[in-house]
Amino acid sequence: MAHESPAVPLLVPSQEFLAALLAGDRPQCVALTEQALASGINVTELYQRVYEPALYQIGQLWEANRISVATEHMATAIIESLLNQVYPRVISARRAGRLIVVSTAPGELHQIGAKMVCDVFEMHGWDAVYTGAGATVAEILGVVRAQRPDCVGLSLSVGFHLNQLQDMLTAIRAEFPDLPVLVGGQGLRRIGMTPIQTPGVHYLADLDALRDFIFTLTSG
Ligand code: B12
Repeated sequence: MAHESPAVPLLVPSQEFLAALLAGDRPQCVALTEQALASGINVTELYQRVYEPALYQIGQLWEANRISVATEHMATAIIESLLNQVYPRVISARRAGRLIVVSTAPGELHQIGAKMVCDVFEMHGWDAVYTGAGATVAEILGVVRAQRPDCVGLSLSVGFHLNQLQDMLTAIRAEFPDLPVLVGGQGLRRIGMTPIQTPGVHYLADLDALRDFIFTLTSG
């Protein structure tokens, strides 16, 4: 579990949460989420220490043929519903007057991480526009053109979308030379930033690094 630190134990036993997910027991997942939030865990920690490890384990079980695609989809759908459930806690009364456009890399269908990135921005008073997964370079660029954001965030989960990510970055830089662009996601964690050839693109390893970066953007 990438983000679990011995000093900050998981407040929801991850095996209990994972078992509920695998059983398709949405009410139990809701109850465990509420229990975690009630015991003081914040939403970012919930995402990184409960939801992310559970989904990574689901991926491993699927890869090892121990669960079906249907079970994987069921678990994913439950997590997406939980994101909607916690959303009221994400909205901040303090508004920053800033806007982020977040997208997955073009062609990329893994969207939960990108949605979490939107939520972290919203927690810090930003407005967040999410383009949906699987959009093309032209479609994402169209949203950036229309929204005129203060920043763009892109998420990469699987390495074979790296070329499309690079195309996206090149297209943004050509039209918006100074627009800050953030990239992240498990795809980049695996590959690293070395293949990315675009100046002024910031790689952030996780939501903690993102929170720190938002402070610098907002105070700058
Ligand atoms: C659910 C799922 C799917 C769903 C996604 C549905 C959805 N609504 O998102 C569907 C069915 C579409 C899918 C499809 C595929 N998948 Co899939 N999938 C997963 C699974 C189980 C969970 C993904 C997830 O949500 N993870 C949890 C999120 C929270 O984690 P995260 O994305 O890393 O985000 C966190 C951080 O990285 C960070 N972050 C993310 N983005 C950004 C951006 C910025 C700017 C910042 C700061 C931070 C940040 O924030 C998040 C919170 O910490 C993973 C397993 C895994 N390891 O994740 C496999 C996995 C990613 N899939 C995999 C594969 C192979 C595929 C397919 C190729 C399968 C196929 N043969 O068709 C396709 C590819 C489709 C495509 N074109 O993209 C592999 C990838 C292997 C690899 N080495 O690249 C994995 C790892 C499964 C496995 N173990 O083999 N998948």
